Amino acid sequence: MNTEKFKTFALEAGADLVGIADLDQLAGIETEPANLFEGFTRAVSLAVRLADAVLDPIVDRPTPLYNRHYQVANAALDALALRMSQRIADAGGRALPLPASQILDAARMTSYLSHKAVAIAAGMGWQGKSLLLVSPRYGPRVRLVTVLTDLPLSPDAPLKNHCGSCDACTKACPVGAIRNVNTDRHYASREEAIDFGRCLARLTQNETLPHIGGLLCGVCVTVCPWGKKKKKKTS
Ligand code: B12
Repeated sequence: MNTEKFKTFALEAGADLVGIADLDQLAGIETEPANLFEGFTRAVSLAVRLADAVLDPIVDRPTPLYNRHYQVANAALDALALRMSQRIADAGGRALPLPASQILDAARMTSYLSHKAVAIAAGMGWQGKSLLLVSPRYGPRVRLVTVLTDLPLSPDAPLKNHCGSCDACTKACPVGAIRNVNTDRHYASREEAIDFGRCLARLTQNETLPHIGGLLCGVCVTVCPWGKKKKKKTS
């Protein structure tokens, strides 16, 4: 199937970003189960962007509106992954849509695979100091989903990291969990970039806030200068 046509279909189906990763680029990555990639050669990375007006009011904790927006974005991503899987099947391919946000191992805080790792390999953005996928157009203000396939789609090339000396997320993190370390491609482990225990403790605390009830924060997403609209000057 023609890769450009496939991408156009994804954009028309509701994706804001789409990229193709060659699974060879992800050799050695942790998956659940370990043989998740068996029979597949490509991963389609899809993103939907979040609304600026929902994110911008976040200062040091998630808002009830962000909580609802997060749930709606996850549902939209799961529906998008289903739609893309149907399109792949129509083209004679095999497709495995993975959930946008399902924690499989609550002790290790892991899922089937890392959507960020797939998105990095698919040239959708780079891994920022916050550990998040930062896209040139929307910054980290995107949520991600992945569909594995055996269709011979043309893979995209990874992007360069553009965090440079920026420390906006490091300074803004309410618990000082971000270590301000850069990476060329991806961190070897979460600990290299953030104090994971501190981050998780804060999210667990946020879970008890009124109308939240999930492991949310949103501060490092909101403060990143990438994707942040400049305020209009009032004269
Ligand atoms: C469990 C989980 C959490 C846990 C653990 C987070 C973590 N950093 O792993 C907790 C509850 C703490 C959490 C917090 C948050 N999360 Co969360 N979370 C997930 C979930 C469901 C699974 C992640 C997982 O399995 N991690 C396992 C580790 C090992 O993988 P990883 O850090 O992603 O990637 C590592 C390796 O893969 C490696 N790597 C990368 N590329 C390659 C390539 C090769 C070849 C190799 C060998 C390795 C490698 O580099 C990374 C090292 O750190 C994902 C959805 C998903 N399935 O991806 C969302 C997800 C990562 N979360 C997301 C978000 C937005 C958040 C929060 C902002 C919460 C919020 N919404 O307000 C915070 C941000 C915290 C932070 N700065 O990291 C988004 C990120 C979107 C983006 N733009 O990047 C995701 C992708 C959900 C989604 N569908 O969009 N989350």
